[in-house]
Amino acid sequence: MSISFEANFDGLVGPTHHYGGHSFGNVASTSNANKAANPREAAKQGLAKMKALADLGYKQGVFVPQERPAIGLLRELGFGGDDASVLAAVAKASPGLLANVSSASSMWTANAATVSPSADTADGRVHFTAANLQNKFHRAIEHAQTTRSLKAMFNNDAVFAHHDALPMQAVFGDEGAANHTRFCHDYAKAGVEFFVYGRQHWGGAVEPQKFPARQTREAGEAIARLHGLSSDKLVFAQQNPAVIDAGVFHNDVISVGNQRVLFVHETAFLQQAAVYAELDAKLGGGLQVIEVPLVQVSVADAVKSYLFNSQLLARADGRQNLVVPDECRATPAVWDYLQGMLASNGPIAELMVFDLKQSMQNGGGPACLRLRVALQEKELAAVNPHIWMNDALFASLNTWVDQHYRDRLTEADLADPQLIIEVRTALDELTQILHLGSIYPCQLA
Ligand code: SUG
Repeated sequence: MSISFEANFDGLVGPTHHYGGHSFGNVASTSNANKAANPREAAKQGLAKMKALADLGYKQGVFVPQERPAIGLLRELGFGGDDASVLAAVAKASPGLLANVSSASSMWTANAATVSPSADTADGRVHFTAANLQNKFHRAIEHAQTTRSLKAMFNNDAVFAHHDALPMQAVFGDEGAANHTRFCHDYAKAGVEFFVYGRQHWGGAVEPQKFPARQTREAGEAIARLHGLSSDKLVFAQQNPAVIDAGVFHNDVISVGNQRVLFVHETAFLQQAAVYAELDAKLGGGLQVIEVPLVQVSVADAVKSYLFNSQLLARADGRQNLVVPDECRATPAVWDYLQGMLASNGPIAELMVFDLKQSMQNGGGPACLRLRVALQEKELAAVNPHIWMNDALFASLNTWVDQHYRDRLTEADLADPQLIIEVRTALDELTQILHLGSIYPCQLA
């Protein structure tokens, strides 16, 4: 019998991590705009989570950051001269543009791609579609590099299939795995792929009024076709527009699922009971829903604490660990709920709490920072072996961060021509540490 694993690939925070207020509809991003950031601490907080999971025996990989500021894009927009002149000109003409092309947002790899494991796809390969992230300019510029990075990590056409991002239009707005969940009895067997959307572009009935719905139904349907998924194992559900308007900009801010478990807030979806019934039926029964009642945890507290931006990690005893950010402990209603949940002896056995404050202040919790890929043994063997977290890689990446990252970055610093030199030096070394080859624009001929 084939053994299968769920691996997590966490985004390593890039050296230009800052608080730009770039994401309208993401309450943390807009409310922390212009705060001074600490890229070194951000990267180390992420590495500590990766190491802790690897130490517990989970398959944990590292997903590289992108090169920022995106000088090539600034050149496409008409800024010329050498790199220092480009930076000086854009800083003068449009500091907002400079901040956007400097975002380290590729750290949130839940938004890198949608992934379908080989047990679900028609051709028996693991399929990846890079997310177009077209709703936000600073994120819409990620997908080409995301595809290059994914191809360097999963570099074997016999077992992996890579699709480019969907067309960059609102009708195909796609935010990747943040709105996609897979349920299964066993990672090695066909599972149910669950696509949650905020808006149906053609023929939809309701949508949020205040904040954007970043994911469309049409995008999920296109990905299901590209990946060769079977309709009897597919479920589509619309996110409740009211929660998007309350700051739930992705489904992974209001629900999380793994194997047979769905941990979800009472107000997450339209026609929630029908969604549960369809998931259970297509799974062949056995879905375990842990529904958090509104009277116990408000939507505002769910958004503030990121209770549902948690990671459910399978354990050997068939139960799950729940990885939550520190903010859950700091939110009394959420912490009370979690204590009660643990005492009930349900599907979640244990909590793991992490300090991810640097990322959290931009609306990125534990689940945002990871891309999940369920892999069979032969696929696991085909992953670039140098990206797996272990003692040696943890030590070398911490040293690398100490050498190359600043401990303070504000928007004003983004115009410093020294910063892009630091970034390129750092990334060049990183591709060597991780044996990724030339994947960045500055390294391409
Ligand atoms: O797309 N924040 C990200 C957070 C992504 C969270 N991902 C998931 N929920 N899966 C976003 O809104 C803020 C950047 C800034 O404002 O500097 C930002 O892009």
